[in-house]
Amino acid sequence: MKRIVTIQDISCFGKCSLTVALPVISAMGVETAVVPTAVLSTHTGGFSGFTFRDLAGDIPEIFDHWKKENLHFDAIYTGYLGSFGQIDMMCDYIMKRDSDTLAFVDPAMGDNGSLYTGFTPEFAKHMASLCSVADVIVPNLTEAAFMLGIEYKESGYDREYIEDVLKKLVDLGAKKAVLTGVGFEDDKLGVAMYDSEKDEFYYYFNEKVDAKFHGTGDIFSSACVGALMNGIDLKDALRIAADFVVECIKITLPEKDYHWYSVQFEKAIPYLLKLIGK
Ligand code: PXL
Repeated sequence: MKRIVTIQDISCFGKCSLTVALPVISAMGVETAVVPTAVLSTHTGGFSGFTFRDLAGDIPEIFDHWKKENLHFDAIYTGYLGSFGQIDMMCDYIMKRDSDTLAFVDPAMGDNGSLYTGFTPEFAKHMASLCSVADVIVPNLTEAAFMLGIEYKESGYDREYIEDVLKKLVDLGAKKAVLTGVGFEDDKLGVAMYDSEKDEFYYYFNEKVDAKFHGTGDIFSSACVGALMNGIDLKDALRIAADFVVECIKITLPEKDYHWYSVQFEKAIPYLLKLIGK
């Protein structure tokens, strides 16, 4: 049985980050340890007056203890990080990982051309330093633009543009870069990937569902990590994760007025397990 650690915040209400990663990856049959980086009363997308407690002070001690216990992880998966210091801690932890531990970094910081509440362009540049030590990174177009210091394009771009962005992302240092939220046609949305070791691009598209929900990036990354840990290669893992997100959105649409803050991923878990052959 594979074992991973995922390191991101706990948004007590709102279904994103750890409250998504833990159930999704566990359901896929992968042992999932967690390091909570912060506790928020809700996620920051659409709620006001949320609380934020930084837990960064505990993180070095948790890592030290685990080192003494000789704990091994097949993957380290980082998501939303709440401070510059937390990014530095993750860089350090990833650089000291075992040689067979996959470093998967989701630089969860923004969407639709804007950074989430509380983040600055300087923070995004700092997140690029974490991407530089990862094996796989999965920014969306917004996060990629802020990390690279390039203009964000909502639409109207072509393959050449996307492949240029992907190459700039691997130039940061990551072996494989994935871009989410890519669309060349109005009615299709998907992912693009560049594998620098094979010098190979990969694309996967779904019919575009006309709705946006918070937490879908975390659901995508979690399903992708879960699939990789089930021995599925990155291309198929991306396809599975994208199909899962689309299914989660479709399931939630009828209840979107009440359930606006995230998707009802729970209902789509049987579908996800079918996708990975379980
Ligand atoms: O889904 C990404 C995410 C994670 N954690 C927190 C967030 C968000 C997105 O808004 O606010 C706290």
